[in-house]
Formats: sequence, structure tokens, C-alpha cells
Amino acid sequence: MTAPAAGRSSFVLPSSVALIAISDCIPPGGSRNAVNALSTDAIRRLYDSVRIAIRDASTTSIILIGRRDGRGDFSAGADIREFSADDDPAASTSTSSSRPPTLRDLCDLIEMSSKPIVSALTGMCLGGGMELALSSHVRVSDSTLRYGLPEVRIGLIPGAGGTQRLPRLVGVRVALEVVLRGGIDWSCESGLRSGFLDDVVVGVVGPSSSSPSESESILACASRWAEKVLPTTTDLPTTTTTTTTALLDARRLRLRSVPPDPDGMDNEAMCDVAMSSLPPREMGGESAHACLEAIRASFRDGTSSFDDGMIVEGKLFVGLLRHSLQGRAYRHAFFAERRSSSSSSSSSSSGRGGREGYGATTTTTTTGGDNNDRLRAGRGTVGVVGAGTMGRGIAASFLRAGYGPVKLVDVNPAGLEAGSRDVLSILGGERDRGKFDTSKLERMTSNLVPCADLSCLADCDLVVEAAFEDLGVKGDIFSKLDVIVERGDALILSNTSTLDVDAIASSLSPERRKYCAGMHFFSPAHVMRLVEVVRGKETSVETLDVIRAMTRRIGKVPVVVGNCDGFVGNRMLHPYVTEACLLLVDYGGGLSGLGIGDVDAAMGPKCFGMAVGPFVMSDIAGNDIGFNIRREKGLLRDPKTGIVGPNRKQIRYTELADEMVEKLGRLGQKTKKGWYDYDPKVGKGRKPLTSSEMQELIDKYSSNSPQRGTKLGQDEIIRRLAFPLVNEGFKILEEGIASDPSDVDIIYLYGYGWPAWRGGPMFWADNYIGLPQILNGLEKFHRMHPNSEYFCPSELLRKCVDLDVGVQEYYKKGLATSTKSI
Ligand code: 3H9
Repeated sequence: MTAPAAGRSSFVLPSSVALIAISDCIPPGGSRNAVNALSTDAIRRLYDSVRIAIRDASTTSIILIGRRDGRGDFSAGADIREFSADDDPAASTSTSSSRPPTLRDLCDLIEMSSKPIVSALTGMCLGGGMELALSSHVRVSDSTLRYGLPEVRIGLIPGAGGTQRLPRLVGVRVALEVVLRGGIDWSCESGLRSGFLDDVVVGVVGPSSSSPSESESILACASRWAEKVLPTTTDLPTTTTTTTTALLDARRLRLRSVPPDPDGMDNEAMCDVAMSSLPPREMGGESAHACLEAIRASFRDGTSSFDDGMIVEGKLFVGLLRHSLQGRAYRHAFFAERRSSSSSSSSSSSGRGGREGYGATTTTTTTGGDNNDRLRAGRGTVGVVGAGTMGRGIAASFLRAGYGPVKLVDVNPAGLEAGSRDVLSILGGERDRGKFDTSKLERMTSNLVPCADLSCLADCDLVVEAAFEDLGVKGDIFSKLDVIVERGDALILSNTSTLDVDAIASSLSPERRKYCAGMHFFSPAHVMRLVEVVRGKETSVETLDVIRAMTRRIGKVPVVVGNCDGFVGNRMLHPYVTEACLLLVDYGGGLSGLGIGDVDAAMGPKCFGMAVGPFVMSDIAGNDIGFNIRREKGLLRDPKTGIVGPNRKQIRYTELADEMVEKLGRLGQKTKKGWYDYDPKVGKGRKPLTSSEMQELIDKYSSNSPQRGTKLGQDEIIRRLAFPLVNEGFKILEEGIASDPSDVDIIYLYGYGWPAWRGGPMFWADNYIGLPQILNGLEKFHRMHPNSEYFCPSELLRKCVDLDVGVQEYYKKGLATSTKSI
């Protein structure tokens, strides 16, 4: 590493060095400018700038940098928004007057430049940005650098030579790790270790630094290297075109061959090992397999030329871009996540009337500005009420993000002690895994304040209530908080998963209600990334914006939803798990009937691709949760009188799950028995084992079914469970509980283990199945089971089919009419 030069702040770039800033080439408009995404236009401008500098007789070398002041991101790669199936950005390596230069053309121009080109890397250097760096003759960075080739994560492969140049520079072992993992967090230390970087300027500060010396130090370093590659004429008496070419040739990766592995492992064998850990092609692995194939082409038989490898890479890239539905799903998820996190002000400029255009007040009050700014910036005193599983995870999340003090309150002393211990153990574990250092852990530890009484929350800027899921309990807490919390503009939020947020907010005095909303975390809260931000009828737009910003700050993905039973995620889950159970009663029983494991296998990771099937999921969550919800809804049979609940009469229902919980105490993994048995000695007590008791129960409940003892095909199981789930998603959109189909997708991708390569339930319905097929399927099931309301097709679904548009397109075209008030 190079130490910062003394007096670097006075460094002046020699006039013979051309400085090309990528940001100068980005056309104005949009926040994409901040990450220097390379659109066709940006590539053309960069191409022209480099070509001019190469031709300019007074220029001896060129430095490529993200921003002229040396801060900010180098580049986040090609502009993903331009990737539609018709684009062909990697197809050609030659420029012609009929089309603009591609990223590949730009990389070739840089690599073959007759003058040394040094990439000065700061901030993010990803995908096509890293490919520009790989084409340069020298790469230097400061400590803010985070680099990587994340194309695999958006269903592509590096398409501008990344799969060919990287193995030539750092070897196949490292290249496989960088390309297949698709990480975006490789640091300058690993860059130096692997040989990706030539030099790093040490002792610099972050990208937000106001110190002017940083930019100069990286520039000074880059300039030094430019001279080093090609000494000036006086240093090199015999300089001729031939020597110049030879010196640059030594740094042109296309002219190198892939080095042997330092540990002596055969490159081909290394690829075989990597291949064995990839997901199958048809289960989300298309891009990973293509990445591997392209890397193999960089060295195959030791005879592959760079140009041959580039042809392979180009074909694979274009093939994925044009034909991979998985890739489209991954990219859909990328943008859906960003969309759901963006503020109401930015979304309201989207032409759809804004995501806050549904329901509730549109007050854009500015009261509470100070508090909101503090919370947005990751500062403020946070109270978490309830030291149970959820409260612990929530407290850990806020502490980790730098908020503090974080006051964890529980009236039960033993629970409080255990909860506090658990929070520290969660954070300690993360420190041990290298997520942060000990000094940061110490800061977090001192910021955790366990309290036995709500009165300690008086000075809080934010309170998240995570107490028992009972309206009475929550109402009592909220009315106490109303008196205790001193700031009138403090946010008071509830981590309820099902209860009416307006009913909870009604325990606050009217002027506080605009600061109240639901903040529904998913368990375990310190791990799961989804937060449903539930808007009550009085929640203000500004409150929603602050919650969204805070949620992103604590590393999670916020989705604003309306207030209804189960909000979005759990409401859609209801038909899915109900139908799973009814399938067992209809088709289970006997020796050959449909079993619990069959349903889970159809939906699980090896078939449909959910992280777990519905029964394993229920066992993990606790079967008592569904039982209590059914009780609340008036569906259970009274054990004393034998009278069935008032709301059960008209619906298709089975008591199978009720008996399992009530009579057999099979609550799930926590009681070592649920839909499955669990043995503490097998798979850490989490491996689902077939239960003969459950088999008997299914036998009993299926005894009257005409289809008893029949196996159902996996496709049919998927249709029976996933179609009503999707249908509920349509109803949720129709009612304005979610403002866009992509929000529904994000909830399922981040909260319920929906496979990313299927893009979420609404994307899947639109693109994998087709809405007419979904409608037909639902109509058929509804004819079979008229008392299952969830099979009754939504009006919105019918409308989309009538208009022959997908639901995504329906919203994009602004066809969604104003929705009911939430
Ligand atoms: C590629 O390079 C292919 C080549 O190999 C071959 C070509 C032939 N394009 O995430 P953020 C937008 S493929 C367009 O909120 P953060 C993003 O949508 C590319 N837009 O910030 C958002 O816009 P908005 C390989 C992009 O700080 C804004 O920038 N590269 C791109 O949390 C801020 O983003 C990747 O896959 C892009 N490439 O995270 C990198 N990148 O405000 C993908 C960002 O309007 N990007 N935007 O919603 C990322 O991983 C993260 O965005 C990044 C910043 C880490 C950069």
C-alpha cells in the first residue's frame, strides 16, 4: 500500500495527464447519477472522451475516475434499466457508424489504448464498472472501494469481458468466487491480496468526507502509476513505439493466459467442484451455470484465445438477456425492492398518483421535523416494549444500526434479563462473524438499557411495541405511552402481525395518531429483511416516509401496506395454508393417500422452490398462532358445548388442525411435535420426521372423502395452493391494501421465502403461468368447492384477462382506478 504523500493536498495533476470522470459522462436526471450507471448514452460519451484523450498529442496518460473530486462511486455497472429482451449490448466487439459503442467496445478501446490508462477506484465498482477497471492498465483505489461482479444476482453474466479478464488476472479460483457469489462487498484489502489492485491509498476517509486531501491522494497515486507504467522519454533512452507497446502489452489482460492455481489444483477440477454447489439450472441456476461456462472458456484445454472466450461470453450473455425468465424475475425483484423503499415524494412523481394515494390522510405536516430528521439519520432514543423473541430481534436491529440508547422494557424480570442477554448474544455472534469490530460491539452494548417499567420511555423519540398479540394488552400499553412519552411528535409504532392498527392507535390522544403506524417485523426480526409498514387511517405521509427511511437504515426492506386483517403477507397466506390442510382431508388417508410430506415436497425448495413447505412453515411459526386466529374469527367448535363457531357455517372447513393443537398439543417445533415429529437428537431437533399420530388423524378426517387415498400430482398441488394465494394478492390490490403488484412480490420474496427466480407471486402469475390460466384454474376449483371463497376469482383478475394485460402492465399503464379507502 502507498502511504499518503506529505503535502498531498497541494498535489496538482500534470497537464499531460487527462482526467476522465465517469460522472461527467452521465446524462442528467434521476438518482442513478449517484451510482454512475452506464447507459448507452453514458458509454458513448465515455467512449468519445477516451478516444479524444488517446488522440490528443499533449496527453501522455489517462486517469479514469468516478467523480472529478475523487469521492463517490466509480460505477455500479451497466444501466440495468436498459436491459430488455431486445437489447444486445454484448453482441458485437466492433464499432460501426450505425450503432453506438457498447461497453465491450469501450473496454477494448481502453485496453488497446496506446497511452496508459489508470482506473482510480472509489466507492462502488460493480459489474460493467469493474470490467472497465479490468480493461485499464493499472488499478488503484482508496479504502472506500467495494467491488464485485454481481451480474449473476440479476440473472446475467458479466458481459464485457469480466469472465475472460478476471481469471487471467487473479486465477480461476478467485474468479469463480467473485463471479459465482456475485458479492458487492470485496474490499481494497482483498483486491490487493488477489492481485486485482495494483495499489491502495491508505489512511483515507469515507466517501462523505469533506476532506479535500482524499481526492488528491488517489489522484496522486494514480498519476504516479501512470508514470511508472510508461516512463518518460528521458527515463527511457531507448523508447520507441515498440518498447511502449511492449510495456503496455504486459498489462493487457487479453494477452495473458490464465495462470495455474497456486495450490496446484487443476482449473477444470476447480470448476467441477464449483458446479456441484450450484442450484440446478431450472431452479434459479441458469445464470450461475452460464457464468461457470464462460469462465471455463477462458482456459479450456489451455488453448482458448481471449477472442474465443469473448465469443462464448457474448453468446451466453445475450442468450440470458433474451430468453431467461429467471433473469427477468431477478431484475424485477431488484427494482421492486428499490421502488418499495423509495419515499412518497419520489413515488408520487411516478405518474401513478403516488403510493400514498390510497386511503388515509395526505397531511404533509412538517411538525416533528427535528425528530424525523434525527430518526432518518440513524440517531435517536428508541424504546422497545416487550423482551420476547420479536422485541429482542427489533432491539438488536436498532442497536446494530447505531441508534441509541435502546431501552428494552419488560415487566417480567426474568424475561427482561433473558431478553437483554439474548440481544447481546445476537450482536456478539455478528461481531464473531466479522460483521463489525469489538469497539462497535462495545458501543452497542453500552447503548442497550434494560428497563422494568414503561416510565423509562419518557425521553424516547421512537417506541416500537412488541408485546403479546392481544388488542387489550396493546391498547393498555398505548394509553400508558400516551401519558409517559414526552415528545408529542415521537413515533409510536406497533409490531402487530394481525391486529387492527386503527384500533391500537385509538388508545392514543388524537394529536398523536398521525405519528402512529404498524411496523410489522418478521421472525427472527434481526435476520428477516421484510418490514410491512402498516398505515392507519390517521398516519401521516411524513410518518410513513420516516419509517421507511429508518427501516432501510436498519438494513431492512419496507413495504407500505393498508390496514386489514393479516395485512398483505398473512392475508395471502391464509388460503394457502387452509387449502394445504383441506387437501390432506380430501386426498389423504389410507396407505397411498396424499401425505403432509407430499404437499411440502411440492411447494418446497426442490420443486416449486419455497424455502419450506406450508406444514414445516407452520411448525416453525407455531401452530397455536393459526389456532388463535381461527378462535378470534369465530371458527372453532366450543369444546364444552360442541357448538361450532358462528362464522364457520357457510365455509368449507376441517377441524384437523384444531384437534392437532387443542387435543394433541402439537404446537410445532417448540413442543417437538406438530405436523411432524421432532427428535432433539436428529438434525438439532429441527428435522421433520413423519408422525404416525398425524397419519392416524388424517385417516380419521379423510374417511368420508370420495377421493380418499388418492395421490395428487405436484403441479396440481402447486395450482391448488398458489392460485388462491395469488387471487388474494389481486383482491388486496383491488382494495388498495397494496399500491402496486411489485410490493406484493417483495413481501413474498423477503418475508415468506418465495423463490427469487420466480419473481414473487404476481410476477409468477403474469409471466410463468399467465392470467387466463390462473382464472381458469380458480374457476374450476371454485366450481368444485363453492364454499371456499378464496377460489372465487377477483374482479381485478377478470379485468386484466378481459383487457389481455398482465397485472404489472395494468399498473404501469395507470389503468388502476381509485381504490377503496383503507
Ligand atoms: C452489468 O454491468 C452488465 C455488464 O457486465 C455487461 C454489459 C454488456 N443500473 O440500490 P440503491 C439505481 S449489469 C441502473 O437504492 P444503495 C437504483 O435503482 C449491472 N440503476 O442504493 C436506485 O435508483 P432509484 C451490474 C441502478 O446505495 C439508485 O441507483 N451491477 C444501478 O443501497 C440507488 O441505488 C449491479 O448489479 C444499475 N446498475 O446501493 C449493481 N445500480 O433511486 C446493482 C443502482 O431511482 N446495484 N441503480 O430507485 C446495486 O447493487 C446497488 O444499487 C448499489 C447501491 C450497491 C450500487
